[in-house]
Amino acid sequence: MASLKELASREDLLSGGHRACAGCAMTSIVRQVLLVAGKNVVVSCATGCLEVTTTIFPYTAWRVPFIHSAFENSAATISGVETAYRSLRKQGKIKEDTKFIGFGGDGGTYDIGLQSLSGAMERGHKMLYICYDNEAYMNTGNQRSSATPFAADTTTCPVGCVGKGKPQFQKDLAAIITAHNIPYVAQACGSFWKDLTAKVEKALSANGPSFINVLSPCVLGWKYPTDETIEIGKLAVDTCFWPLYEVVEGNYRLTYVPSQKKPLGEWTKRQGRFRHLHEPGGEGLLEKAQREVDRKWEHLLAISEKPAKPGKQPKEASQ
Ligand SMILES: Cc1ncc(C[n+]2csc(CCOP(=O)(O)OP(=O)(O)O)c2C)c(N)n1
Repeated sequence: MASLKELASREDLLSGGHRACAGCAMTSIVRQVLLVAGKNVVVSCATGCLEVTTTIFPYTAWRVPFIHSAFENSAATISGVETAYRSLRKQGKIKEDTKFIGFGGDGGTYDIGLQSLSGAMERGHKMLYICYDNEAYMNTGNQRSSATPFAADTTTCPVGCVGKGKPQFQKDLAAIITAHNIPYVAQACGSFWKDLTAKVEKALSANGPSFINVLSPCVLGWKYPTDETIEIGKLAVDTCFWPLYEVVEGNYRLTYVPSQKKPLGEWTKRQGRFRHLHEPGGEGLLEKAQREVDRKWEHLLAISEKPAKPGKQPKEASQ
């Protein structure tokens, strides 16, 4: 696995000067991914914050080939490119090894693009799909998605006298993709760069499709100060709201276990979208959310291989 020194010496393939919000996790995630992938990569990207902020015509922040696809078909687009590449390679028209990465937000992945993603995974293309999960449709103004957590305040499930935020728990997308029996599935967070870059490296070398769901804190939608992005991501992991794990050929492996599991409230109290959970009358909602986090975490612990030491990242990632 590449060391920090090595990664830092590589060319940054997403340039500055894009229009993402100050403090947005998404662009730092993409930079980490591209540092691992290198220049020989083709990227597709669904409509959403990533595409809108990095490709304002006539400019682009991408220093690699980039295809904007519709909201619903980033995975289909990149799987088609991968197929064309295989054909051209077979004909001897292309010699170099090229990698293929599809990006989508949670709206474009959990919801509208799910069928095209499922098809691409099932057909077995050698491609990596990355969902940058900011837990709502952020580009169009914070509407709820099936990735939005229980009780979060959004514009389509607002907190008021009628409702108290989103009534449902979020969809377990990694489990859905795991059910496709592909070589590599992982859940990661941009705040844990060693873990994320190690996972991207493994995913890109998998012999078939791979998928990584990366938590991407959003300053505007989650409502926290711009300089707290990394910390908010870490708290999501340390409260076990967002466990870091990978599924290799169907076997679950936790890549990080917090040395001390923090209460969910430590994460929610830092975000405006959960303010009502910490006001009088919000205790019940917080308890319900905590119970669900505990249930999922216990299940994951029961089915997963664990790292040697709690609080430590995988050996290969910490070199
Ligand atoms: C089929 C379709 N429905 C709706 C839209 C409008 N639209 C464009 S981006 C977007 C939200 C994208 O949300 P997400 O995929 O979560 O990405 P984010 O903006 O959060 O990065 C919507 C609703 C569209 N372009 N196409």
